Amino acid sequence: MHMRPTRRPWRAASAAAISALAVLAAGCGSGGSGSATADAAGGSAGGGGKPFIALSNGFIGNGWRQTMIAKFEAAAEQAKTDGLIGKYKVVNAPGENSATEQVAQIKSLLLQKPDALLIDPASPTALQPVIQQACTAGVKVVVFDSAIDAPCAHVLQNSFVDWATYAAKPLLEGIGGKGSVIVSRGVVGSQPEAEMLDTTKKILADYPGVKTVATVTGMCDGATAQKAVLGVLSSVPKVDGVIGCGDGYGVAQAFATAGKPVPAVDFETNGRALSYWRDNKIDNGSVAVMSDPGQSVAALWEALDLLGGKDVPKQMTFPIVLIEQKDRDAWASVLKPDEYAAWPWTQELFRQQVEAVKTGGKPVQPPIPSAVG
Ligand code: LTH
Repeated sequence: MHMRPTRRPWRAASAAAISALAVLAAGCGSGGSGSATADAAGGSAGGGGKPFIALSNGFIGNGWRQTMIAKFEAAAEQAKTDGLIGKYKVVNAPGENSATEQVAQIKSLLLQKPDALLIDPASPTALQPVIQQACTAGVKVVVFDSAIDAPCAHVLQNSFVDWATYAAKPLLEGIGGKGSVIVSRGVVGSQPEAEMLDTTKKILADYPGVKTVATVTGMCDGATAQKAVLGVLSSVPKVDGVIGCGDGYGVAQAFATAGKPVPAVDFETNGRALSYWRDNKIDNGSVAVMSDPGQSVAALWEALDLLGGKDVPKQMTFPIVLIEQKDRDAWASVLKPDEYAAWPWTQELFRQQVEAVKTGGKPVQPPIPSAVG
């Protein structure tokens, strides 16, 4: 398991990050399946020798993905201002995590000749040929947020075993190791979801006193999980917990709508859910844990180091975002309602974490953001 975060002052999310988030949120509401494209002109592909960085995202239908894109855009914009890159482009696949759409979009991106391609993939297998095509064309490929069957790509991800374990164990302990639970699955089809479901099932097997009374698909999205859970509430007995994928605020609304007591849940790591957790003084095993949407920024630094000829391990694991009760209010005070907690990866912190991966040292733990500069 990863080390707990240490608190140090950090400047709140930049105005650029917030405005990018607002633009994306407007274009792709939480739970929606539309696409959004942001193309930053300025510099040029290869212009002045500055690299063109492209990002392909296989799913934009939840707030985690929207924060992930907003953080990337803010960092890429800054990197452009700092003269580190010439141009960047983001393409989000429409629909419910469609690998077919994403492959088509990557093919189109490759025609624009990026120097590096960052990918949050819809599938661990279906993108293999197009990734190979990119590598063969000399494009540096960094896949993040997922394992992938593509030997030529570099992979940066979080531990989904850690995430699923923190999502299940405190909740199961909190309900006394017995009772009924609903499992709310994440982005079905993606590698993280498959690994998390597998881990959840293994953990549940250690709790024979806990019965899984329903399994729904929440897509790591509160609004989607709310509808899915509401749909089964009339047909299940009393529910003690919902093991989810960062969807607990939405799940809680489903129980409230049905006039049933709110069980232990796994909250979104966003401002709305953390404030709800705090304001309702919930202390029943509920936690907030998700992977880090800031890993898109780490992937940007990785691409730049690869383009600069640096030695970067092919596979790297970066820390998840685990928000325990003691840190909850610090996070809640700096996050907008729809903004998800993200580690603020600077190029320096990224390189420190690369060294930690290389040497097997303690993972780097970036600071929790602070509202005070
Ligand atoms: O698919 C998702 O949106 C999930 O939140 C994961 O990708 C995050 O690791």
